[in-house]
Amino acid sequence: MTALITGATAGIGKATAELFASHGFNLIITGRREERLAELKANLEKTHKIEVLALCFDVRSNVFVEKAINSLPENWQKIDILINNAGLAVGLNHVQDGVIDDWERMIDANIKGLLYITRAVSPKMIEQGSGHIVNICSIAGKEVYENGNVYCATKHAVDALSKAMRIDMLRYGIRVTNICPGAVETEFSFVRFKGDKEKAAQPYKGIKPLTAADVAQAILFAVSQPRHVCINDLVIMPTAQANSRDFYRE
Ligand code: NDP
Ligand code: 8X3
Repeated sequence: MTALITGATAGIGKATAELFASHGFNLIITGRREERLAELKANLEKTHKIEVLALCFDVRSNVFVEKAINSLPENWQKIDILINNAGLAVGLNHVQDGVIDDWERMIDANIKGLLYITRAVSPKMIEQGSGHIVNICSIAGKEVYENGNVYCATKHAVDALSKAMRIDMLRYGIRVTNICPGAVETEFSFVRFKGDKEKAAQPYKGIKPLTAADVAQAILFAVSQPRHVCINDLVIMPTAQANSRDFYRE
């Protein structure tokens, strides 16, 4: 079995690569940071009896996405599982103070990037007669919160695309799973607060957040079901978080 994971250089994508490798999956790992991809490939191949293909590209460029997927070597053509994980939040402002470049980065990666990859990979799944697409959405795809406007909108789009893709893929037996985590401690907050470590730590103060490995376990659960079972939608939260606004902080 081969899984393609976008955004495998950090956080949820990296933890998923590590967990899937330990379960014997061959992996196509992608991201923009080439050194991290090379290091992860070396570590996974050394530790597990699997093969790893590292592809370095920005999901915001359809030209690079098509080039990467269309030039897959013969033995990597069959992709059983696509994990659309690459994404980010950047900036946290009221809409009237929004930074246009932040908006473009989120819309281009979280919505357009996910679509570009899916457009390139899904015809291969249809041709091979099987496949499973896992979209990493968020609690922000179910609810909105103050200052979250555009990030929440991108994740609501992912939620809608998961539902729409499930209908489009129905006749081909291709499963589509939407995974919606609450607060996960990764590089996410560091990116959202543009490198400000102190601000980045705030969301996790006084709570035990999810780890990237917790989310990876949920993804593995979804893809491990028998073929007639599809986990459509999975919301996974820290116990200390009830929804996108209410936390119990000690
Ligand atoms: P991280 O910042 O730790 O990881 C993000 C990953 O996405 C990195 O591997 C990064 O790779 C990749 N990425 C970002 N932009 C691009 C791009 N333009 N092209 C290619 N790869 C890109 O964050 P998380 O692991 O937390 O986030 C993963 C997903 O989970 C995201 O979609 C996020 O929205 C979602 N999520 C996160 C939650 C959280 O609380 N952390 C909760 C709910 C959902 P590189 O920089 O090397 O390109
Ligand atoms: C990340 C979780 O609540 O910061 O998607 O939007 S949240």
